[in-house]
Amino acid sequence: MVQIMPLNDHWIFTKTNNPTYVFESIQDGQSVTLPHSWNDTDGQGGSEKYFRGQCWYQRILDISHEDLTKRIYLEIGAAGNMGHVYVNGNMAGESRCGYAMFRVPLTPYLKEGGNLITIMVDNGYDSTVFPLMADFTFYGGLYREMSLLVMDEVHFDLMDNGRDGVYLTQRKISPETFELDVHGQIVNESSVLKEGSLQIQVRDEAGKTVLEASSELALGNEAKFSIKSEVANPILWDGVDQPYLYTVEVSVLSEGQVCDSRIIAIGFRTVEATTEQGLLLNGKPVKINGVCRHQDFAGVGNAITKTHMDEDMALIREIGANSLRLAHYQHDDYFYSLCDRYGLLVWAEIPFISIPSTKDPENHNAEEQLEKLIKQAYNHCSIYCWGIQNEITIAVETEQTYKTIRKLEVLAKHLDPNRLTVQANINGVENNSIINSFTDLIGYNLYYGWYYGEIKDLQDRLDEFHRAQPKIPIIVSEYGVDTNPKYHSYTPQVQDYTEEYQLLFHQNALETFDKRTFVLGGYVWNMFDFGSANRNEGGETGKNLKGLVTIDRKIKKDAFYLYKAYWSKNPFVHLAGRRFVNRHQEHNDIVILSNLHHLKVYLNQTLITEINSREPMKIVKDVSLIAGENCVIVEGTDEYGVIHTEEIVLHHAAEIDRNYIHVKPEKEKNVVNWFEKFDLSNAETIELRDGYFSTFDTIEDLYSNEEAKAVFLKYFEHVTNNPFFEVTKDVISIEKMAQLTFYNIPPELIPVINKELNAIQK
Ligand code: GCB
Repeated sequence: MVQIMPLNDHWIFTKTNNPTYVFESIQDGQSVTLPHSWNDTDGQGGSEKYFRGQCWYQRILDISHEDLTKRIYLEIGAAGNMGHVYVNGNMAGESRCGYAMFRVPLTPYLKEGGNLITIMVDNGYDSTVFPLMADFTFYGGLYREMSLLVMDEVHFDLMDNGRDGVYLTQRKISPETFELDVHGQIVNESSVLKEGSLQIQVRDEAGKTVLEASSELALGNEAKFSIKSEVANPILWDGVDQPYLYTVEVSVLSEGQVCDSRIIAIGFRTVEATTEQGLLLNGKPVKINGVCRHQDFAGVGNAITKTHMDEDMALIREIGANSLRLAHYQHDDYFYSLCDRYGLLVWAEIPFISIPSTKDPENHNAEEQLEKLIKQAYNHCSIYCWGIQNEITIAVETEQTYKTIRKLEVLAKHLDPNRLTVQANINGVENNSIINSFTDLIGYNLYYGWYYGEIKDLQDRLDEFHRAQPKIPIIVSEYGVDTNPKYHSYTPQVQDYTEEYQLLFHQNALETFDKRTFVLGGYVWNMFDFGSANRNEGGETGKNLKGLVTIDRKIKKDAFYLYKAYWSKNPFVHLAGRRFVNRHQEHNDIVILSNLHHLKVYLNQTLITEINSREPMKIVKDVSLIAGENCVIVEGTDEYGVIHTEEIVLHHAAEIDRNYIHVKPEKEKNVVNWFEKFDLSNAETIELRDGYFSTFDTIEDLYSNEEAKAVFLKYFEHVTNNPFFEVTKDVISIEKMAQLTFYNIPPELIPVINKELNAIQK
């Protein structure tokens, strides 16, 4: 029978990159317990650069004489981003999928007594391993749990890239009945053919057996199995309202003994996507009230524990979200289990993000990561779609990229014909682009009113998309604004990083989605601030600040309560602006976020108004404050007559409090106006000649000619140290750079550059 033993403690870790550790003890190491990441601080702004490279972990594993009669595997939750496993000096296994679990068979290399296990983990740049470039920290480390699996000779196939070695497929076959197909493969590691059987037992939440089935098996080296049964009238897994789970116990028996078994949760449900009614869960329309989540946390990087994950789930449930985009890679299996348990519909995805491989045109690693994601997360009923790319056309859009996206879609359907496929496009992808025909669903990451355009442009873009693609269901796969809760304003504006701007932005998005059935819903970017080591913005280093909650999960920004007011059924009241204490204006709007409809508002113990409104955001206009302290209290009464109250103190001061204003560092200001030194006054479009350089060539091509390189550097020397530029220069052109707000290239500059480049022969 299988034994699973945690192997998280007694590891020695070092950043000294010394290949002799494959067979020699680490001398200069420190003792660590998994999960562990070496970027716990520098990956979140703790220093200017974060450490990327090869580090080493080592441990002694004691093996008894009896253990040697078993089959022993190492199960590594993840190695970020690549890992090599050595046992007593022998290479035993590797991973190039930094977000997936992997297993290594140890038995061939083990001896009785102490065994040296060494794992080299590498988070350096590899042009064939995704992600190559993204707006988040590529934390290095053995950042998930590790276990030792001690197996009988006969066991489920642990090495098929899957998690359980057993797959549960459910399909509705009549109005009352689901088909349950339990399938997979058993491996017999002895050289003897054995007789055996497979048994399944399905139990409801009360533990009552609702189905039993079995089949006889001849256990050769490998034996495939599939037991199809019918489950009549199951209680449905119906999202957050009723996440009902059955359990399936699957056992393999040989010679009267259970050799291996799994207990897997399953929820019976159907999911369809339509443009007429939106997403249908069990035939009923459900608007996607979603948030995105990255997996890291302040102070630990991505080396999070179950306690961190429980805390995240509690906050996600508190706002009343019904769906999650678990971006931009495979998350811990435990987190998908939490989603099963609490009924959240999940968009799961791989890090085929930003740019395709610069060295492997086939992008094999994306396929590898997709296969692992699908096989390892297959049994989670919460997952409704597989995401196969995110903004992959940011720097270059070619036939080759299309080919890969199509290939990934075919692979997803092959591995799992019963789930939907989806992509998250950058806004620049044309509504009628061929990309939009590649997957069942289309997502767009839309940052109108932050990186470009105005808040209200969101509506128009979605309507235009629908006119162009009336048959394609669309999801707003990301939208959000960086917000530092210490900044405040009476007149919130784009890029001011205030809590007030975040409220405006999200209020508009919520109204926009609610009014449009063809929009399946949206995913806030992001539920939590997250580590993005190369960022330095909005008064913080190393973090993306678009969260509704700060990276330490300590501050719920006002926008958190806006969502709660829209989505949650748990009665509450919240007064926005509690951190905007010092008010230099006498007249102030009091903003209340609440899902209650009858409210009373008091200022300095005097009732100033009663509100009867179903709006989630209620505003009491022009409340005049007295000099000094003012106490504002809101009281809301729920349907049971229970009173919910909140209080804030506002200080009316004569002077504006400058701490509330984000002042951009001088350096940034210069970067913003970098083009002013060039004369753009008489820029005219020129007819481009073939055989000469132009803004359509990649930077790599420009660099191949000294003259063309000099022209490029004349205009863009200031970006060449940027990590984003570094990674994209092989594939990006000046034309494409001009589409990215990041480079801030005025359109008039393009013909000016072309005049110079097009004079240089190739
Ligand atoms: C995006 C990316 C995401 C970034 C986000 C942002 O479109 O998909 O990874 O973090 O924008 O905040 O810029």
